[in-house]
Amino acid sequence: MTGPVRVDVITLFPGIFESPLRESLLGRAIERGLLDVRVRDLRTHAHDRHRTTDDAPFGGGPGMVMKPEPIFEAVEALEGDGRRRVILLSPAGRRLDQRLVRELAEEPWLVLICGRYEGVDERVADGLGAEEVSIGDFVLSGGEIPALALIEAVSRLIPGVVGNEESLGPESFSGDGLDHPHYTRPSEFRGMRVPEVLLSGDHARIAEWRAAAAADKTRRNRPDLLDER
Ligand code: 9WO
Repeated sequence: MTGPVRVDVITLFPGIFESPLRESLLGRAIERGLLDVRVRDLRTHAHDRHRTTDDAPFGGGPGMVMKPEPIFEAVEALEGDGRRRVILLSPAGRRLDQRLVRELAEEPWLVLICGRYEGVDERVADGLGAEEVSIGDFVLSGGEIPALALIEAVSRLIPGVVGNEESLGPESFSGDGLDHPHYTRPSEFRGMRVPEVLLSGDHARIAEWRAAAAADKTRRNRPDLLDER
């Protein structure tokens, strides 16, 4: 890959992105030029007197629907060329998992559309070729938080973003179930002791214990991860 991964975000609430993109790992990745996130205010592409971005649903019903024109215009106004993947954050989409994150981290350019109100006119998915992506089966007030989750997950896979001391995480969600439990000092806290084997210095036994504890926890908390394969 040459140059940073580019992400354009289209949103009615650009302010939501400010501190998450400034702080910590994401802030550093952007500062170091590994990641290029451009947050676009959808409102600038609404041209009527009230800068309207929503309207009542055809067919009736409660709430408002995001109009297609400002979203199409915002996507078409993006300067640059090359392969880009347009993604609409929606609970009706393909579930984001580490496999999709890896896929997206290979892309040079992502365009994330954040919906608000009750939903987004279906022609955004149809006409812009936007893929719907969900971060889980729950309803939020908009796609902004899911967009940030996606950006953070993808950025961790960009070479150089995650340092050595902050490891990429062992097999956690790389398809092998959950990570093993972690402990640090003190070795006894409020009567709870760290498993003796971890204090033993016997690295073979430690590795064995961790593998068993991870499998155990996966079976108890996320049996679905084991069924999947
Ligand atoms: C909401 C919805 C509910 C059932 C079936 C399809 C649906 N699509 C949407 C939708 O596009 N919602 C927009 C964004 C407008 C309302 C608030 N939005 C939203 C996105 N709520 N929750 C999400 C979301 C996105 C990704 N992963 C989890 C939740």
